[in-house]
Amino acid sequence: MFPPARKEFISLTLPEQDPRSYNNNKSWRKQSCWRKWKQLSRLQRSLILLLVAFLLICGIATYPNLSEQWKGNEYQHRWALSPVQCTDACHSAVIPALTETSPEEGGRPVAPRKAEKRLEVERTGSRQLGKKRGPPSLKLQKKENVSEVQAGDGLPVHSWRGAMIEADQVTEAPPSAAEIEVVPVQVPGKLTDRQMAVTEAFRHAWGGYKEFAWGHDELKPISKSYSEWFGLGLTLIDALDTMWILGLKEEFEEARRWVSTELSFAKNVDVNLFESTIRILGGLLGTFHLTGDSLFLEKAKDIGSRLMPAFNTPSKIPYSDVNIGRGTAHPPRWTSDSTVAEVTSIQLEFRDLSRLTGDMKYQMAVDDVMKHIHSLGGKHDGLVPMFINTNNGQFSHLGVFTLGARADSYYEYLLKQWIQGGKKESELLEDYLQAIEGVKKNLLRKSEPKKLTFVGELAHNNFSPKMDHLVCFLPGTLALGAHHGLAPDHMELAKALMETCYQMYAQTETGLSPEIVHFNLFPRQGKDVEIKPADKHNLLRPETVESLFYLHRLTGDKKYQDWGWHIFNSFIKYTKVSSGGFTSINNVDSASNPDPRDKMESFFLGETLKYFFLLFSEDFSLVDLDRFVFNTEAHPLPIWPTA
Ligand code: DMJ
Repeated sequence: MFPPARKEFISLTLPEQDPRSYNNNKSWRKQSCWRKWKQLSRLQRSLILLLVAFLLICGIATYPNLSEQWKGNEYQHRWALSPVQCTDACHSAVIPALTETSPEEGGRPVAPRKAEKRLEVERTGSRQLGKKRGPPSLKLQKKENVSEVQAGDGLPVHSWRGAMIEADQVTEAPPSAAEIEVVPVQVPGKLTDRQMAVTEAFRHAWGGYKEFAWGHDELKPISKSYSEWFGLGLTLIDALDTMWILGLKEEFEEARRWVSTELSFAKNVDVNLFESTIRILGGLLGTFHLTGDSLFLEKAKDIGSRLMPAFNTPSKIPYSDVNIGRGTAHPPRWTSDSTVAEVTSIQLEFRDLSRLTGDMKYQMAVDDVMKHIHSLGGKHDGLVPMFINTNNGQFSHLGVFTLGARADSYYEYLLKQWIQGGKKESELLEDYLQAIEGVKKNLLRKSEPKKLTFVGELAHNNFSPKMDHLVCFLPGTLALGAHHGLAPDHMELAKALMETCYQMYAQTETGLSPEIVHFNLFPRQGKDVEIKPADKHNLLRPETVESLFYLHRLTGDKKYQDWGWHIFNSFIKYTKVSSGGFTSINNVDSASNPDPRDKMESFFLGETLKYFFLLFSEDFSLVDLDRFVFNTEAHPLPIWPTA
């Protein structure tokens, strides 16, 4: 018997269609993928899933870097719209061609042709620098923008409560090299008598500093010694551009030599970011812009880069203190807060440094602070609290609002950055205008019996009639805004507040203002201005003189010069120290014993005397307000060209 024959057969699966023909049917594709997936072993499937998960994680991790790059492009874009024209800026109103100095030649004057050639090299250099930056598409955009400007089409127009601002209407592009308007250094014979008196006062202050405090931070004129704050020759640096503007060539050259041979920032020393930015970085930049002398730019770059570690905080809101030798930064010992005015009043200087160096890191760091604060909660009608936390980036100590100490220059720099940038950055303007409305709504009152308009403070919804002398920057800032196209009522408010600030001087025995006043709100009860015993000191501060300068320059009204002259004479009478220098005093309400404090602040030379000199000048193009903005320490920085 044979076993039954084994049935041998081949199974053949016939496709429904010719397999060589491509089938892109969606459901077929789905089925086919799914089938393939099912055909894989468990291990293969796990490996693929792991790979997909890994790729997803990588994608998420690289997103912030990409967005940083996009952000960078945004900055480059802005940059491309306003290219560096250092030499135009350097040359604008106040560069005396004949006295330009060369660092390689020990600061000796360079012959005009040689100087021109050097500046031409710088000019070409900066243009090439501008060319290197940004992809071609950005440059194309720049061109388009220019033609828009020429066509007068599509210009950004900002409107806010009555203020209509056309970005390119007010600020013109700076003149080309051929058109540069050269204003020579001031000639003593052409000065007004009052300017001569200021020059004399400056010489007296400088003489004391030179004799007893040379190369140190501040003069102590009574004890004929000095005090150190940062150990960086603060008074000397703060005074450089004042000497240039006053035409004190010899003094300037001597100070320049010190900067060239003695000034070093490679020091293990903690400095306050704000103070060293406005006085040192601002002082060096201002002097560079007036003189075109690259020594000052090199020094500015050095201190600027040494201050950058301050921005390495969790929130990017900078710490208050930096060790410029070690490259470390920290908040004050007792808190992780920074002061709002301090972190928002370093922008003009760092933005200028970026324009001059072509390195956007400075501008990016300070612009980030402004953007952050623009969108931060905790403001009151545009008014900001006084502190901000460097860890979480939130305002702290909420509910207290002042235009005095710790908040003052936030408001000043909103307007001035907007002007510096060619009136294009609408968020800055928006914040400024909103804040001024906030001041009007919450802080403005009139005193009794003279009805002086003043700016008080708000603490948890309670109004206090307290006004710091520091607030007297406001009339000048308001007038500057009105000059640059903001609502005319800003000028009216400026005039009213100017009168008040002058009365803060006129109503004391010495004719000098105290640090703080309280205004009387009750009719038939005492004087308008009350001074508490702890507030009777005067530190030789500049704010009122600064505002008088703006009010005179922008209205032409000579009464502001006369008010300034009274104040100047009070300084001479009660603060001049016969052996050299001027001193802060303890009691403005005692003409018989003003009680000297033995300190001459660096801003007396950097600001107060400079603003006196400019106030008494009949030459309105001397540091032209359409070409320059003064930083909060009175150092002039150029307004960027718009096209
Ligand atoms: C200066 O350093 C600056 O003007 C600053 O804005 C305020 N304090 C002093 C002058 O008072």
